Amino acid sequence: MGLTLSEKIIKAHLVEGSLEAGGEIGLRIDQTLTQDSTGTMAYLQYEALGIPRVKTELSVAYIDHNILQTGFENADDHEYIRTVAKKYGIRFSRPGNGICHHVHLERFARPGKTLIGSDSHTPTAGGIGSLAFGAGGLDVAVAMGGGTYYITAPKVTEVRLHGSLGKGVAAKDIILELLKILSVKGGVGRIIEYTGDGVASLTVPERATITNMGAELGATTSIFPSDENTRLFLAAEGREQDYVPLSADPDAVYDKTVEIDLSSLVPLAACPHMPDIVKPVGELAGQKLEQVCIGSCTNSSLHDMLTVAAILKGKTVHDGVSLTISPGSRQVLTMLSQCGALDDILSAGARVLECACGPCIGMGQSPASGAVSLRTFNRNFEGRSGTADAKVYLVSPETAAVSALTGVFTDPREVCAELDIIVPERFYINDNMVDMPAGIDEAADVNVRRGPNIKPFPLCEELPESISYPVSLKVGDNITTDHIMPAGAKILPYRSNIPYMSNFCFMQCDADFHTRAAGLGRSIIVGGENYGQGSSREHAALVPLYLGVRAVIVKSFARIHRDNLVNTGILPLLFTNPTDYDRIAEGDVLELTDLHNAVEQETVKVFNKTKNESYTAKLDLSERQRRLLRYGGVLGYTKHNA
Ligand code: MIC
Ligand code: SF4
Repeated sequence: MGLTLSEKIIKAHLVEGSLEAGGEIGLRIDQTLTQDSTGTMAYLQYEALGIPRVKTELSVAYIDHNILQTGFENADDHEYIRTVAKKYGIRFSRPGNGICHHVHLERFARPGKTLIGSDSHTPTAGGIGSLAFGAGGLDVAVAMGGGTYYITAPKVTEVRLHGSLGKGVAAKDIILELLKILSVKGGVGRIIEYTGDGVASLTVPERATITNMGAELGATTSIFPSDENTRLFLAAEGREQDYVPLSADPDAVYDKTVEIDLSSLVPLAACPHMPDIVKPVGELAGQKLEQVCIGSCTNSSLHDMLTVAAILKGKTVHDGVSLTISPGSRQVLTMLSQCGALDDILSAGARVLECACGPCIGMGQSPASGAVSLRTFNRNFEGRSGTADAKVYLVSPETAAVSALTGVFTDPREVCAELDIIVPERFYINDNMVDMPAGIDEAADVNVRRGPNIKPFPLCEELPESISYPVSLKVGDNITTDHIMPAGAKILPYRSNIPYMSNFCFMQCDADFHTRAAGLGRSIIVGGENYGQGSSREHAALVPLYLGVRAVIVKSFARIHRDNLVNTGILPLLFTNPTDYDRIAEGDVLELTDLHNAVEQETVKVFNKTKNESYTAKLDLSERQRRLLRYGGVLGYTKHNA
């Protein structure tokens, strides 16, 4: 029986376990990346492991999320990351060099390699045939130290692409179509592998748009084969030597196949407030908008920007619209300026922002109250833009640029029919904004700089034999890590300061949560399906831990968040009978007994003292993860063993 492409790469990196779906596997990791808003925690945790030099083939620290520097806090974080990177053998991509996933795709990602990153969109590198996972900072810290990365062996879903896209229909529309078909839960426990004759019609950056938003499907990762287009992209980046052809065996067996005919697709938009509420742009045509933001790790390639420039050329942005553009990298921005396309963008009245995440993570450009904002980004969760009642739609750069000119939702096909975008065969290459680490001999002399914004992170105690705590919060389905621990310009500067961040925990769901949880001392959270989807931010586990949360009982979890709960020592429990969710109210006191046995047996007895009734819950985890929980998470376990 033949192997899928992901199975081939997994097999080549397998340290523990077998390919059979459902069991835990351990992988050797070739590359890691961090960004600044999760990176400080990852490096504090790396330092806590006490390993003098990273053991990966390549580790890169990017600064791209948190770059407003409205006070000393961001700058402190950057200095900490810069010096820690220098000391421990990590390359440092300076602020201004670009968005982590974009720069990694351009300069470092390689077909057939494994990559983990402390950011949920790390699977962007799947566009070049790398097997890339988003992970918590602690997992990245362990991998940098040469440790194994564990995942549940995923099922592999094939998405077979046929034909090619019509003019004005973009890669973004392919992934929005897939989100419509599979939903934000459809990828959970799965790798999405793209095959079919339609693959050859897509360039590496287009493929990366698609694998990037596999995160929104909840997928473990997404991957394209490495083929002639991959070779051309690597050659354009001056890295042809990194090319290896890779594809699935012709007789590979997939768990499930979804077919998409590219020629039948139309421009699409994900509507407020979930990436899977997808409608054709034509159905929204004529509706007024106030803001358009083009960029993010999803859609900021040279091709995207040249298309936008060609649409804007000689025109003016509609008078009721603010248009912002953030190129994905300095490489893209420089090439736009060299070929004159930047002039077309500026002359049209677009506001060009830094090559960074910017508005995607609410770092500026919050829309006006109730405004409609069209964005080429990947997430439109409620409040993520910084304006609670803004209505954010996710669209392609084509739809965004055309609509910025008309001031209303506009199908871009007519305008794009006239365009012919040519991307140069060789790109501008200049790695002078990527600092190399100190050599092994000089590393001892590098002092790590820790400003006052760098506070210690909380640790969990060993698991007691039983616990009896009240429910401090009950939430519904699809709670995102943006709900649990919001980002944005006011909060992001404090990613290294858990006590301060705790003031904002679950703010959008319940403004009193912080005070209530702190007052209760210890508590339990109850939730619905797909709890913890979205960002990989460990803060969504560390902050509740700091506020005394010791267990979360839900109907189902998103993968990265569940692993972050385990790593920090919080019990991630699943209702055995999901209807028990309806029987528990906020304030009920739940008693969980015989826990030491439970981490061996998987099943936990839950007694609701307030209602005088019993339920059961499961620790649906590997043996290794249950062992970690016994000692209060990864660091507690490591300490116990030492
Ligand atoms: C996001 O897109 O939500 C982020 C910000 O990039 C996060 C990481 C973070 O919260 O810092 C992610 O995707 O993991
Ligand atoms: Fe940055 Fe947005 Fe991409 Fe997250 S999704 S890495 S915030 S650009």
